[in-house]
Amino acid sequence: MRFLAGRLQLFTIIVLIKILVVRTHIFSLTHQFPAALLELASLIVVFGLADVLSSRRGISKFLVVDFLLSTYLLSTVMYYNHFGRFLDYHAITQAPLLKDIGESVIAIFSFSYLFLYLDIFLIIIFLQIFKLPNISRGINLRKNKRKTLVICCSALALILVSYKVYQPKDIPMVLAQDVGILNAQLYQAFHSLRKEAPEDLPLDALHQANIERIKQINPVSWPKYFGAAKDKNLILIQLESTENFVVGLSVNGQEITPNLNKIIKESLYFPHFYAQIGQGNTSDAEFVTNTSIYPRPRGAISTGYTGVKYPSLPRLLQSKGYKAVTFHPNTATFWRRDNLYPCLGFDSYFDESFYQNEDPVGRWGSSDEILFKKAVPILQEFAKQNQKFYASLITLSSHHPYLIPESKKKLDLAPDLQNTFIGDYLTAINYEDFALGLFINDLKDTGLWDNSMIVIFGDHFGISKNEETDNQDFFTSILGREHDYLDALNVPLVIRIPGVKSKIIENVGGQIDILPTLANLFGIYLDDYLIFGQDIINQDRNLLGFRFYYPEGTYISSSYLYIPGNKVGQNIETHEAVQNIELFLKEEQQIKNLMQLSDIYLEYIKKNK
Ligand code: GP9
Ligand code: MN
Repeated sequence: MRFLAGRLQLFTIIVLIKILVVRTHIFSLTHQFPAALLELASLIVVFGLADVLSSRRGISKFLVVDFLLSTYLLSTVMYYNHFGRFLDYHAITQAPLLKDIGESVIAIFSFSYLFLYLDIFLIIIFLQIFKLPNISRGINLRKNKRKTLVICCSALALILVSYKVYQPKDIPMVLAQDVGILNAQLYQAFHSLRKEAPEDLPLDALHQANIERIKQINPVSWPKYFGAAKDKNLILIQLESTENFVVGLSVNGQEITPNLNKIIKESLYFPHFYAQIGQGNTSDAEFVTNTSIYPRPRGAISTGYTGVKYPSLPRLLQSKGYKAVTFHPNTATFWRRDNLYPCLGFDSYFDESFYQNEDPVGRWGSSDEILFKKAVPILQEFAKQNQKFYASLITLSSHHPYLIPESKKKLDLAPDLQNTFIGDYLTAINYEDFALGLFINDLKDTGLWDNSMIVIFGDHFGISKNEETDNQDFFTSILGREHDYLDALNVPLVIRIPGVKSKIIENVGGQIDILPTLANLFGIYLDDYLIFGQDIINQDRNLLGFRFYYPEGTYISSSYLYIPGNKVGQNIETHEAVQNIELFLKEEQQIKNLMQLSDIYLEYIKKNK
């Protein structure tokens, strides 16, 4: 091969080595061949096309492609280390949000990642020292390009054939593992052109009884706690990145969440409660809890559907004379909440324009202290007018990368936790809890406490995959075992109802269950609602689905977690392996059916807006 084509080969091999290094980091070693061949094929296509399409004769076009691919690999590694998930096509489409989470991106960056650019750096230095001869002289460039094009087409054909042979699974990690991390993008981009839900909706299936049949639950005739919070106000507090392991935890002799622990002593507390967000993180948690509908398999729900009217908790309570408002100090355009909130039926929302960035924490917006403090007069005003209300408050200060200003730090950490990720996380949660404590005092001082049901729950995980691995010693010391997927899903749920005695309820539940659980407490029948969750006080059997961050079909039943592709389940109490693959496969199909029904319902709502 002439020198020009040799350069093409050289770059293909260099980037292939980088891909193989990344693959060994992300996937199990047993899955490297023949995927490596498909990785090679994809690189031949990319570098080949760059060669054929560019009229430049030098090496610069290959350097540019190498740089772009290295940046893609860097993003893949960083995303995996944080989310434990492959950076697939759908996640890439959310890249515009990166400008708002710069702090988090910097926090998870490591200089060792620059290894991915080492070759480019060395080649540029080499070129500065040794000038390359003009190698194109005497070469029939046109003929050479034709040859390259033929090789490119053959590589592309191999990739396309592999799709047919492998019948790739729609699980991003498995897809990328089997067909290659570049090919997976192509595959997903192609498939995302297909409609998300069938054109002709099987609407007959949209019945509550059908949902109950899939979940194998029966309606409860005489539900306990029915109407226990009748006509009370509802104050719903969604805690940012707050996992359940912090509840009751002490470090260095101090409780991390003293105020939450205190309120639990006079509340219903659900230790087996799980976050069910999709790609829309916080905003998906808001959607799921307010609708009892699953988030979409990909994409934030808030950005997907405009101008629709979801049957929702705000609308349910409005039908009983309530006003519904929601508070969050960031701009409502983030996650397009400005679109989501009217769809959910909130009468009004209070965002950055209300909080005016007063006392900011990080770049996100006002501190949790201000979030709560500025909400109180508005709630008091409702009370003054004898207006029942539903107020939702979404905390923010404990957002990754968990950097709380020195002046707000309350936790006195032992030296080994100071300036560590875990130390920062616990400090941020402790500050959030401090702000919650002040809010509870305000509610008591204003008399709102006596007339309100308080619901507190976590929005999603706070410990990423990488941080989980890096801090196993800490977790072993507090949990007696490693922090795992179950811990990442497990968030607290606390329901405090005036006059109702405290109780720990062991039933399994998820965010999708909040609406029906609260409806029962308010004594409101959900006859006109289609709900995918259930009243977790009264149902002791559950089937909860998880999407986007987990392969489709991942579920938690009443006693175990199952992730498709695994041969074993995991007991939610002991975290030990559970064997029963036949049952798991059956239930995997059931949860897929349930979530498909939820997707169909979303399409139905959208069409009938
Ligand atoms: C911003 C905040 C984002 O408004 O809610 O939280 P996230 O979705 O990144 O957890
Ligand atoms: Mn969040």
